Amino acid sequence: MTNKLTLFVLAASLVFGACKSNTERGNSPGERPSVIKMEEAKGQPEEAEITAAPHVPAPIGNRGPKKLIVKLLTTEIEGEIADGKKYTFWTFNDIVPGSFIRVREGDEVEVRLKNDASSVLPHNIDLHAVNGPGGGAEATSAVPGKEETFTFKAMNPGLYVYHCAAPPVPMHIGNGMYGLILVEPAGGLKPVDREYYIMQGDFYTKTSAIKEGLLEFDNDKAVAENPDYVLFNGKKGSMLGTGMIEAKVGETVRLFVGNGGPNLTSSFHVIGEIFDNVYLEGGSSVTHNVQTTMIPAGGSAIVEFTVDVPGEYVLVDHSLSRAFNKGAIGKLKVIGEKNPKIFKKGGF
Ligand SMILES: [Cu+2]
Repeated sequence: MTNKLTLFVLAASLVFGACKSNTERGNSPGERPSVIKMEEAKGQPEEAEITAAPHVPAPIGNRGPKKLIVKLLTTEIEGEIADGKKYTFWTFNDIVPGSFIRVREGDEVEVRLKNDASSVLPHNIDLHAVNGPGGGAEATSAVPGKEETFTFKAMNPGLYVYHCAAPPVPMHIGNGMYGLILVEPAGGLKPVDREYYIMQGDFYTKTSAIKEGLLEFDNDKAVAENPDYVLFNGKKGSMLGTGMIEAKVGETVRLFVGNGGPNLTSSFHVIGEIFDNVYLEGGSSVTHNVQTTMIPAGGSAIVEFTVDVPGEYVLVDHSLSRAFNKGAIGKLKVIGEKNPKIFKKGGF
């Protein structure tokens, strides 16, 4: 009798729970915010489109869950950290930040992580979009020349950081091993005119003992959290001059902003603009009319704003010594007609 009663209560609670979760999208504390995640991905696996910053793949739109393959190559390469300054970066796909990955909630994602044969160390990937041990880190730990694979179901919509989690982790991240993965909600994000990918990182450098003219990771500076460079998209000035991102007057701009760290929290701000919408910490809560949004190390934000008048808008970490002395500065160039009702020099 007791067993029957227990079963009945259990069955009733399951049915009730299922009905409830099918009609609500998680407004109650303690409830998981989505039911879409249990939809089955259909069809043959396809290779996901991935892009280098500041570009992002095409929007997901209104489609069902798919099976996607994401291919990443970890490398240890020399690159320019600033004009004329070489640094040994560790990367996903030879770029810092790593490729932008864009999927839909409910998608099943096979991550193929190959560690280039020229690497000295093992690398792996921990995606914050994953529900599972280490975000995939143990499953993908790859020695030089090997490929490791794991598969996950993207259950929670949001903008997530991924990074290498091989020891010493601060060094792997400090050398540039991070990127963003966007999990779009079912139905997709609202279309906008422009989307860009920006990722901040702090870099700690010293002169290489091995090669003249080369900079490498300085562990003491990292432990002291005293970087030489704080950068958008892996190079000082990467978003200035010909690297400026662009929009036209009247367009809505969406920035996918991440912070790889390894240490600093970003106070992300666009001088001369107000964020109409901020997806706080890259999650599902949207707030409005924000001047500066905090982006923790290993975190993100999606910001949206409409540009009303032409000009060059300066993107900064508003901890301003980082912007003006260490490189955390970029520009959005807006072209189009002036609108004196919104902004003009001089009085009435
Ligand atoms: Cu690594």
